Amino acid sequence: MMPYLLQHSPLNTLQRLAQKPQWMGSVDDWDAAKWVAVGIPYDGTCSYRPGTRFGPEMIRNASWGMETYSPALNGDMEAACLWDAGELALPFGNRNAALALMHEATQAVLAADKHWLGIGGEHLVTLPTIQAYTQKYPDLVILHADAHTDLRDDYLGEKLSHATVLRRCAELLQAPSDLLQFGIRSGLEEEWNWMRANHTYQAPDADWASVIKQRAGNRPVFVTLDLDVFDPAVLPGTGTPEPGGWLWADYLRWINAMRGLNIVGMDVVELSPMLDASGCSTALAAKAIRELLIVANL
Ligand SMILES: [Mn+2]
Repeated sequence: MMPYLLQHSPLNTLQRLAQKPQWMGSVDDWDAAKWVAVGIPYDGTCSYRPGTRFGPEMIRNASWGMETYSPALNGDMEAACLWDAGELALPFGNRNAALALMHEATQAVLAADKHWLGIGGEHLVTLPTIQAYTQKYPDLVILHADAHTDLRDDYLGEKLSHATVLRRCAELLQAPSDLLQFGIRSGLEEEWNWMRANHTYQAPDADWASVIKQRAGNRPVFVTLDLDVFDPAVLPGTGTPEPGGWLWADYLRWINAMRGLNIVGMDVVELSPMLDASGCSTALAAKAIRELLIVANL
C-alpha cells in the first residue's frame, strides 16, 4: 500500500484546505485575465499621517463584503477577469529603487497585453505606472479625481513626491490638457493658475460626460483615483482629509461620465486603514474599485 504522504503531499493538502489571499471575484487563470490587481504598499513620501502602505491588503479583505454585481451600472465585475498579483515586495527606505520596481511591474503587465489596476499606497505610486503607460500609449489621457491638485513643481525641494505627482505625469503627456482633474478643492495659487491655464480643472457643475468625450474620444484612458476626493464624512480613513468633498452620488456621476471610453489602466490610492476605525472607508474603497472595473468593461 502506498504511504499516505505519496498519495497526498503536504503541499497539495494545504492548497486544498487553505486559500492564498485574493480579491473577491478574481480569476485563477493568468491566460484568461484581462486586468491585473497589483498592491503597492508604499507611503515613503507621505508628509502628514502615514499608513497607506496597509491599503492594498485591507481593501482586498473588504472586497469580500460586497457583491460582484453593481445595480447602479447594471454590470458585473467578473467581466474584468481580474487576476490578483498580491503586493509588491518593496525596498522600504529607498524611494528610487521602489519606483523602479513599480515601473518594472507595470511594464510586465503591459507586455502581457493586460490592464493594470494599481492599489496604493500613496499617490506617488502613479508616476512609474504612467511612465510605463506613455511608452506603450503615447496619446494617453489621464482622468484624475483628488481633493488636492498634486501639481507642485517641487515639494520641500523634492521633485518626486505625492504633492508633485500629477505635474510629473502631465509632463509625460502629449499636452497638459490631456490631464482632466475632478473634485479638486485644495492647492497653491500657482497650481490653480496652472490648472486654469492648461484647462485641466473640471468644475463640479460642468458637464463631465461631454468634456471627457470631447477630450478623450477613442484615445487610451488611464484613471487615477485619490480616495481623499471623497468628503471626510464618508471617507475619514485617509492621511490628508479635505472638507467639501464628494458623496457616493458624485462619484457615480463621474463613473457614468466614463461610459464608452477606452480605459486601459487605473489606480486607486491614499486609503489609510489605521485611520478607519469603523471600516467604512475601506469598504467604500473596495466598492469604488468595483465600479471602476465595471465601467471599464461594460
Ligand atoms: Mn493625490
